Amino acid sequence: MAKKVVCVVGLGYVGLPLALLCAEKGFRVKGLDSDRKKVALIARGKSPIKDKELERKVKKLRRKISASASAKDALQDSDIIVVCVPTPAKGSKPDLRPLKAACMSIAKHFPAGKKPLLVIESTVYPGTVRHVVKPIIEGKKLEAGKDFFLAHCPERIDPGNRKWQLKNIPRVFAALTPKGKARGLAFYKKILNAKVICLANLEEAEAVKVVENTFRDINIAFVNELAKSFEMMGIDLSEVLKGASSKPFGFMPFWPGPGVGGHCISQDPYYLIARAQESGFTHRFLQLAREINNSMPKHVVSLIMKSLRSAGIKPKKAKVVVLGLSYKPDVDDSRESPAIKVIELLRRRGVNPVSHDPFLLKMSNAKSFAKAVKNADCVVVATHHSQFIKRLTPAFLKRNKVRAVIDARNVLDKDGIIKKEILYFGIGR
Ligand code: SAJ
Repeated sequence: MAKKVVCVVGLGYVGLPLALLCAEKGFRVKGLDSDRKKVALIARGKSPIKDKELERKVKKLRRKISASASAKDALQDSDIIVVCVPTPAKGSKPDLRPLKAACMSIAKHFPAGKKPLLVIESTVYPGTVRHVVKPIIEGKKLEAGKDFFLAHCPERIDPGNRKWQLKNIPRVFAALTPKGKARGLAFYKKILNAKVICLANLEEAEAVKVVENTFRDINIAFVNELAKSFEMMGIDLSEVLKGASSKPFGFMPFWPGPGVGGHCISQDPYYLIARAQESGFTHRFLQLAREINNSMPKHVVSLIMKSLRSAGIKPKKAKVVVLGLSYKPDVDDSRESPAIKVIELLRRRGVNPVSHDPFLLKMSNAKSFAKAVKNADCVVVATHHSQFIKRLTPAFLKRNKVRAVIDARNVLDKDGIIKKEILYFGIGR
């Protein structure tokens, strides 16, 4: 198994860690990505993703991964092909174009003489592997189960999570045929130190991923709606959720915020909604949860405007600072970031905010945290990077003459800030 050639298609947050893990486990690894800059960086031993562990491994294993933008070069001789391309939603509809493009490349440059195992790791809706991927790869000449073996093993990754990493996160798996199942299980058991749960068919495995991520979306929507109602009731939802978390069973805390970002939780429910709709079922609840989460950036902007009114500051003359552009703390990924949506909404209301994110300095219009916060009329904590939590103390805010704080992640010292006579608005507190 170890001398086999693995080709990872898509070298992003999912594919790059996978390529590195396969290299560590002794496979000959080829990486295919359409982004030539990304390929060049990896070839030079540099990680295109800002993450200390990834940067270290890309440097260490650079000679064991041959990254290429040429499908022909990358796919030839491949015994195992793993597809890790994005499956976004465009205007709340699934967008399978990247996946289809990857499959067409594989079909066009199919590794001659090999009977490769083809695993789709991208998140898809039930039926995609069988009815979208399979026909593209088969074309007129090939037959799944004979010329190649088709499987699905949905990716699970929690960027920034130090405890749960690719190699130790349990996975679900399913294959089209028994031979594909045997080869797929052998591959994942070789690279993972985690349980691999085999499901009866591709559709069940595809459904697991969209269900587990939609589970998060609806629960986040639950607390986001509670936040709006608890603000009106004058009850601190954070404290209520902490109290509820003391229940040792039957409760799992989620936390209100400025909205749901990232390329998973904000997108995957649309895959489930769309697939169910094809079968004639309308997921009203899932759709409502999406609407609630998508309404949060606007809610944050209403709090910003309310704070400026309370401080008697004209919005167009106000120095509003948005701290954090990434979609979650301590990562450099701004996809679907609520912070970006807050900035867009502010601009529509004539406010041109200062923005600062140490993980995304190129996107920030203020390179220095200290200068960004100094004399700010309103500081918005849109992403709770660890360093923000440490630095944004009541004394620091007072020293910098900050007039109001919108703590969109409920992470600051609310009472201490209020004691400094600084206006404080949290989400649900
Ligand atoms: N969020 C909240 N409140 C919460 C939890 C999250 O507002 O209580 C927000 C976050 O700030 C973020 C978004 O929702 O903007 C998504 O958060 P996330 O923690 O689900 O993070 P992702 O999308 O990076 O990773 C998720 C995985 N995370 C966890 O399970 C903790 C998991 O759902 C998937 O394995 C992964 O997406 C994926 O690849 O699908």
